Amino acid sequence: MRQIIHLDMDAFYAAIEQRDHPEYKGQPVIVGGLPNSRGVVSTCSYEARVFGVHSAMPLREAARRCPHGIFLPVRMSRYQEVSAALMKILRDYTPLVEPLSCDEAFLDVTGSERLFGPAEKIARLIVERIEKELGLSASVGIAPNKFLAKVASDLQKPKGFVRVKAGEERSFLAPLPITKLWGVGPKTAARLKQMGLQTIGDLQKRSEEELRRKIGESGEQLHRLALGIDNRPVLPEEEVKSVGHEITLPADTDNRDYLEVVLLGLCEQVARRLRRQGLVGRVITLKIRDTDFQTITRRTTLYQPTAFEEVIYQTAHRLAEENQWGKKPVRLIGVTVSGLQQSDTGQAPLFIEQEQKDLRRLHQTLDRIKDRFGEKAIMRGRLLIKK
Ligand code: TTP
Ligand code: MG
Repeated sequence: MRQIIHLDMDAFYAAIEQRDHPEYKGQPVIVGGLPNSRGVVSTCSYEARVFGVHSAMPLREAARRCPHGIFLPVRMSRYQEVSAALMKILRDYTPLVEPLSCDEAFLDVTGSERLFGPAEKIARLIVERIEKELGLSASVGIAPNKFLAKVASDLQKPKGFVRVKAGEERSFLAPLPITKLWGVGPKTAARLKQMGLQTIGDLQKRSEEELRRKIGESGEQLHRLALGIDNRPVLPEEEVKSVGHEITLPADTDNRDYLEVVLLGLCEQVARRLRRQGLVGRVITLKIRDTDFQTITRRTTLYQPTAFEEVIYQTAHRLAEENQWGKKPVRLIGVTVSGLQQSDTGQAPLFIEQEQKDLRRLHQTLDRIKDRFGEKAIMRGRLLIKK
């Protein structure tokens, strides 16, 4: 039986600010920028969440909900330092550490139990060290697989400590809403609701055959997840840490159409480099520098790693829109994909729908043609029209 720990830091950026500035302890800290600036909340302390503030909310809205909040700029390099220290602690207990983002990781501690004791004890040791050495708190889930561990770590945040024992998978999941299932977005959720399904328990009672019939190929995966079955291995991070590309525009511009074309082009290049190296990535980061040299970086973590420009573009574009890009003329745009892993490890991605299979075939063909005839041989209709 495998023993997987999922660890996620509590209110990561905000907690670091509170630690670095003890006078902010117990206060509603909102990280992202000044209350009246454009842009969105990166995260906020639990004291601020009481007022309905959350990640990705426009700062102005956060200021309306929490006027007495302490608004702070993002100090990315500081958070990255702490993140590196965190991952170093985790690697003391197993080499099998798979970071999902700067503040969360999976650990496979199956082989570590002889050295350090049972998984639960290892988790306690880690949480204690994080508190002592980093002055921060974390939530953990311990379970026989990744999916259950991730759900578990989120259940009792902050300072959560939830263990799912073998044999308890189904009863643990049954009362939870179907949106907790990995990969169930708003669309699938709506379809499942139409079928009268609210909780994972409701889903457990339906047959795999029925789910497959009603929601397609991913029905099978959903059925497995609902029963708490997930065989994906914990994959330590690849040597290549990220694949990214940025471009300084020939002239600063606020032309949205033009910016979208540039962004799409960047995503295509990044996606192609990923595919060439046999990698897929889960964390998409967008960087925008405006004409006044103000730079924002925003990132988001996908449920499922990708090497498809459609997914990368969609995500980067959403981040850009959330940050009202183009309000001031843009000088530079960058896109980076990190949280990389090998795409051919035999690990079946959670939701391979026919669509994705077709896409993959299309990309392989396009890449082959580009390799033979050069970059310009095939261009997206969009790029072609705008040029
Ligand atoms: P999360 O783990 O999602 O959030 P959190 O650690 O702040 O709070 P929680 O206790 O709920 O885990 O993300 C980790 C960090 O990533 C977060 O501190 C800030 C950053 N982040 C963004 O910059 N933008 C976002 O939209 C999100 C969700 C996170
Ligand atoms: Mg967190």
